[in-house]
Amino acid sequence: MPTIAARPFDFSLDRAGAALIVIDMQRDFLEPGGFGASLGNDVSRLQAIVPATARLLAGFRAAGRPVIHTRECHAPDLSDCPPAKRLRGAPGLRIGDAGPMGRILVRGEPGAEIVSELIPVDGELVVDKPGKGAFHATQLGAHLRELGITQLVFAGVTTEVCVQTTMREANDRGFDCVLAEDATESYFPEFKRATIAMIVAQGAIIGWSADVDSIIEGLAH
Ligand code: TIU
Repeated sequence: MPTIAARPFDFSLDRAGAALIVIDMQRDFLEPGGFGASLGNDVSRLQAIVPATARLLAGFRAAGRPVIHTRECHAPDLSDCPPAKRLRGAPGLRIGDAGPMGRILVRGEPGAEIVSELIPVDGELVVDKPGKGAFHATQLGAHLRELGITQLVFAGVTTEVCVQTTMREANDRGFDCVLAEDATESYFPEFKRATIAMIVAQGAIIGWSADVDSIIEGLAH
């Protein structure tokens, strides 16, 4: 099993059991006029990780390992969006409202689509999720079991919200989890730093953190 440089210590990558999960790289989070911007965030920070995420995707595809994409979005009738989520705070636009990329965070709208550079290819699973965690109210766990996945590499946005939530869900379900450090980003740089620190603390209490290059190198050996 190849060992890759990781924090807090090296990680044994099991290529036969590893999959990549790319969280919520959607126009609604990365482009102006979407959900992220409606919450008052500067979305340009998130666009910077697209090239590293594309390299990681290419590495998994070249290695013939499964790739799963997630999208945070809701049914058009918002039946899967709890009022507590829709009515929280005072955003510029609420979930379901009409914005420049269609209805905010609604399935099938342009804003809910994955950015063009990271479009899923045939055979890759796309999981639409109503929550921050990708296991909540989805078939993700069943799909991973069917595929025999034991290790998950995480990329996507935002580090401390949907990525960390899903990583914690996966850790509790028995997966070894690795955060691809340069293929994840937050609207708040200090939150990204803190998330990595809390994941790897206490002897990898939630999992590991590693560079995209180290992960790709491990996949290739
Ligand atoms: N607001 C924020 O940082 N994130 C989200 O609402 N969803 C995801 O992280 N995908």
